[in-house]
Amino acid sequence: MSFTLPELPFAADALTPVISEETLRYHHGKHHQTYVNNLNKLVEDTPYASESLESLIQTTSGALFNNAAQHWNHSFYWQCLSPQGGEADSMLREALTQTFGSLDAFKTTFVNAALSNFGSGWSWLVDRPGEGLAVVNTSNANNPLRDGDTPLLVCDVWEHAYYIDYRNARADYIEGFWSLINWVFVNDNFRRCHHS
Ligand code: MN3
Repeated sequence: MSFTLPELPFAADALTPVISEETLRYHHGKHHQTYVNNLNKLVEDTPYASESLESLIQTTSGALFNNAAQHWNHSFYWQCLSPQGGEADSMLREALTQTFGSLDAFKTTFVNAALSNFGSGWSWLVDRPGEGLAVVNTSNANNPLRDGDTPLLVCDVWEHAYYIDYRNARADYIEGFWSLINWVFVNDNFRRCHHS
């Protein structure tokens, strides 16, 4: 088995002007592709070759973990983006309001987390079994699946996600990201956690 780069779920120019085609060509076609290529080289002719990506994320470390997790994280990130946007459905809205106080307060929490995520990393909305929703930051390739959390939404805050379009202005990228959130995907992820 070998891992493959998923197609973007939208045209490469569909997110302009928030995320440019040039950013997507590099981010998806070069950065993400490189993680996939490295992952395939690392698992080739090893027992890891028959394992799922999720299993590699749960059980490996070092370069193998980094490339497996970056493949997973990016595949998930593309699905979190859509030119159609949308909104949280009633079930998710209720849960967000219960946890954060209001939808605006959730946005503030998420944006502040993404802004303060030091260095390269990812900012997530997760469902934590038995506890509810939480916003968590991970560094480098790290993924909440390792902690038993289920990712619902992610923002890539590595500089390669925004430096072409925003240079050092991460705050502007995050605000733009917010306008592109694929809420249909987030709603589905939340529903799947609660089997409804
Ligand atoms: Mn990235």
